[in-house]
Amino acid sequence: MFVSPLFLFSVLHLTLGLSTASIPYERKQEECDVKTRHVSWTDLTSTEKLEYIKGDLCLMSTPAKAGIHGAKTRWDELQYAHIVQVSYVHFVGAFLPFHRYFLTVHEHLLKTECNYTGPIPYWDETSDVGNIKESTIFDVETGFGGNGTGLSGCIADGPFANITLRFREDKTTKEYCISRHLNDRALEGANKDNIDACLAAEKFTDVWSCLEGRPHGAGHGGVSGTMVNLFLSPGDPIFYLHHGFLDKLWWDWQSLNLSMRLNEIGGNNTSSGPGFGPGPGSNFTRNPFGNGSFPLPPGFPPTNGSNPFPFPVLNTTIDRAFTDYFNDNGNITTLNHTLWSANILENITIADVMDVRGGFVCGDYH
Ligand SMILES: [Cu+2]
Repeated sequence: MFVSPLFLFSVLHLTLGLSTASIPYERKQEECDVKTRHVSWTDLTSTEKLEYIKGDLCLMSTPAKAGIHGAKTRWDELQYAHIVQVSYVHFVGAFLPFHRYFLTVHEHLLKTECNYTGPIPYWDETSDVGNIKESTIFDVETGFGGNGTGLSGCIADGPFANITLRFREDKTTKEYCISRHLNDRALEGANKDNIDACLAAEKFTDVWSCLEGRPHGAGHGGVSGTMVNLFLSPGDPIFYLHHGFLDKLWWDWQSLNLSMRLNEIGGNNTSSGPGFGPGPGSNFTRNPFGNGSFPLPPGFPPTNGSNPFPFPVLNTTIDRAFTDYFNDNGNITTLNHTLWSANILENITIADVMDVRGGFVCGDYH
């Protein structure tokens, strides 16, 4: 069927909110001047921890600016950007690059709108395996607050106890709380053997599917509640530290052989094309687009009442407005692949995030 370019443009315009006035990101390949330090949460001083939390609280009260219908705050907009493209940034080659971009967008907002100047923390989940409820990351005073309580699973203490989230999976709005259901069973997926198995992968497609399997499921399932919802998870500020950990692991893997891995990318833009196969340690063997049933890896347990909404399945229809927009000239993910944040920040390409030491990310990973 012939589809007119004008029609596609209109679809893109509506679906992605593309603006003809948006300025393309100017690629900077050289090393950047002031790198952001990425460190484990446990390496921050109490003052640094409080500053970081203050930054997220600021984003939760800063008015929305990207023109997203229903968003009241910058935090809502970040969550929306994840919801709207959930099927195109999970179980695809762009999973790790997209989340590296998304973390950087969050970091950028912290700095430019909330005057945050400190390091960017990640959650070293391996250290908390078997002991999630004792983790300092859930400290009520110097952390993200504790477990959820009651049937709703709403967190009742700590700095984020009274935060209101708004977006639902279908992009409609209804106010709800940040919920959690801390459990060790799911966090077990982040154990050292599983991490080592991922780092031992030879190819990008293997490290990606390995990391997106058990280690990715571990943080989402271990915290559970809002975090275990594939769509809504960025509502809980822990999301950024969990994905920060995965991102650091990807960079650790790249660093083991930079000459080969600095620009190594692959996988599919949708999970239904050729070449998609689970790597070592991977838990997803079924096609999320093929039969409509989302393959839940271990670490994504049933939400046992802690989730305010039923856990949805991913889209089973592929939206051409997304796939054409990726700019890969096919279903295989390439360095040209467009990364998009619902116009919170400029679009960039996967090439722009491959090297964390320069360009868009400009980080120093410890
Ligand atoms: Cu995600």
